[in-house]
Amino acid sequence: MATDTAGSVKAKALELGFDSVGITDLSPPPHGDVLRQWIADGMAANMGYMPRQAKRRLDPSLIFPGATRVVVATKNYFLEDGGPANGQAGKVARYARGKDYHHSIGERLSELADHILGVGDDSTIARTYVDAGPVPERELAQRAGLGWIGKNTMLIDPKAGSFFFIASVFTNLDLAVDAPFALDHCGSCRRCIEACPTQAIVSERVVDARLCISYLTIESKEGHPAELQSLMGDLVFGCDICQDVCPWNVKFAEPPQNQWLRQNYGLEWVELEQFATMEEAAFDQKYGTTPLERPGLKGMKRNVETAKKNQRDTK
Ligand code: B12
Ligand code: SF4
Ligand code: SF4
Repeated sequence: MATDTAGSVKAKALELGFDSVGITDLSPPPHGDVLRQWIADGMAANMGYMPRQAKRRLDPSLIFPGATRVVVATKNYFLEDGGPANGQAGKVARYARGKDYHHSIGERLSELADHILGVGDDSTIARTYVDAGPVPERELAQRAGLGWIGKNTMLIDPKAGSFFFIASVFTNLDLAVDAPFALDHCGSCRRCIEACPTQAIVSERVVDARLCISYLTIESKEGHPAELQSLMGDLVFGCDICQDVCPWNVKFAEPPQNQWLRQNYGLEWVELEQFATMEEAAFDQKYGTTPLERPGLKGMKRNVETAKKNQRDTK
């Protein structure tokens, strides 16, 4: 019975437009020590939620009390880069070039949760998470068989690369679990480590957020450290460099077949000069429903200043 039910849940996830799906239990992830050390070394920078959530990340059975299984699904967000910069624009990472993904993925995850509740009985529970909450998403995805964790710390699917989101539904439905993804296909490759402009991949599978352009442009509330500014180029929101160079993306990354994640996907380059005089109301109207909302107008003005300085310096 558990296997058939798991099959129906997986079929539903794929029907909803997720690209891959697997199931695992909620026992502690095997690399908890890596998280503990990362926090102890200060690599979480000012992301206070990481130490706050650590206990639940280290013991996922605490995340949604009563749950015994997690259905982990991925959603491809890859799209080809368009033309080059015109010298007056800043680049936005691929995952953020349209409407905020939390909503569109959340809607479909809720449908998956409803399906789980429908095949269960009155005692069945289900709760959804996508990039919010104390879920060790990559560890659970690896254990659910969806890929391996590369030296750039990304979960990599050998058939699709790493340009995808990870989403999950926690439940107490007795679903058959999948085998963990056993292999590590990085081999002797070190391209991501060598390509990172700020040397933020401080050792294999460890990213120091204090050095990572993604952290500096999205999560940080402070000014950019002087010694890193010139290394940040024209990146004004996030960074894809350690994924762009990965041979698994070079070979296998393809745009998704269905387009539901791609609402208003026009944000590859943002015009820099507009931010000089932009006020909150205008920012909200233009970017309020996009991921750029996270750093907000203040954070984007800071990012744009660094990009403008770098563009001036390269002229
Ligand atoms: C904090 C965070 C960040 C921070 C820190 C990144 C980091 N590497 O830790 C910052 C702001 C820098 C960041 C950047 C980005 N992020 Co982010 N981020 C997160 C978040 C919220 C937590 C990650 C975390 O736990 N970090 C702590 C460190 C210690 O954990 P970790 O790197 O994942 O390492 C674990 C495993 O690798 C494992 N491990 C270590 N060694 C080994 C060895 C083996 C063999 C195995 C199996 C496991 C293993 O142990 C660690 C502890 O559990 C997750 C969402 C979530 N809820 O989990 C998204 C998440 C990881 N981010 C995501 C994305 C898309 C990005 C960016 C690409 C965005 C961008 N374009 O700018 C970049 C990529 C940068 C990079 N190379 O990691 C996706 C990744 C999807 C994927 N395919 O892997 C996630 C899962 C969000 C989502 N739901 O889709 N992020
Ligand atoms: S996202 Fe950019 S800055 Fe961060 S580790 Fe990857 S290449 Fe380095
Ligand atoms: S670039 Fe090479 S080392 Fe880095 S994640 Fe990809 S395969 Fe692994």
